[in-house]
Amino acid sequence: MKRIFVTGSGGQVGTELVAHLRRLYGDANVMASDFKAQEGHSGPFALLDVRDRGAIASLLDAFKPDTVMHLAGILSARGEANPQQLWETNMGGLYNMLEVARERGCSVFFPSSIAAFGPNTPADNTPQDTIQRPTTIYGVSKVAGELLCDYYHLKYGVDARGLRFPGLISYEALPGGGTTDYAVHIYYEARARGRYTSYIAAGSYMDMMYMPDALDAVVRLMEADPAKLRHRSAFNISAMSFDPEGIAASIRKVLPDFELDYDVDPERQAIADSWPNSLDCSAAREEWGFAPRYDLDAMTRDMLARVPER
Ligand code: AKB
Repeated sequence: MKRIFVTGSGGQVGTELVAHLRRLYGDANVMASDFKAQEGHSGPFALLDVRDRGAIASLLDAFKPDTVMHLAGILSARGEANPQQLWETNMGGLYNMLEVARERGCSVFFPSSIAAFGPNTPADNTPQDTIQRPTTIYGVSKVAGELLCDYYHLKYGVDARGLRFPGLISYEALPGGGTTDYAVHIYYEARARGRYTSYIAAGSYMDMMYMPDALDAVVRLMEADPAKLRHRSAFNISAMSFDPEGIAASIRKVLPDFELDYDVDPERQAIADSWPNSLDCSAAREEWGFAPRYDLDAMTRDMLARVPER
């Protein structure tokens, strides 16, 4: 990678990925784009609605990237409120991006998710290759996106690669409209009020990862030798799996008086129940050296140290 175009730069991942890529590849070599205006960029930025293929093409023709990282999209819980809008944005946007990338010979990064699995997927140590029958529109768009990326590689030779992100925890930008968001909010509330009311029930385990490990994973995958990649567009990755009680116990090691109670949201709980408890990430380790550094307690110490600055 030398010149990279990023969509969804104002989101939870985009905010940090753009800054990370600019540190590695130079400010001028990373162009950010989002459908909302953003201030304070140290490199090029453009307003972009990813449903507008002509606008994507014009920006790529002007910037001439070798790689596009297509992060723009709506998350799981928000998607259930308006499935039609999710499909137009997530699938329409990905299709547009793959077409424009195909015509210009760009590599593509696609963020899939643990949402690409469903209730009849093996929930524990979920294999890399397994049953994928998700029950959310977000999950359906992720499975379709994985397959579309594979198709563009097979049919047209597009170098499309992707990761199945677990819940991502970070302190620079808040997530919005996801099911795993509780695992971010809990740190803010622990610092602000010493307590948190969880919309996810005790005993609901989901895969999670700290943002620095996610950023490292994106770069490692995109820089990996293509000859070693058998699972191009949808690698399982995860650094930890916990339920609300587990993250609360970790917070109490720093803030012993922290209190957790529950007001379970049936919609987000149903989504969480349909996702795996813990993923098998051996393909990512073997094919491109996936190696997360943060476990739950290391992440908790860092989050609780940094959240007060926000
Ligand atoms: C969500 O909760 O929707 C996302 C995801 C796991 O893809 N964080």
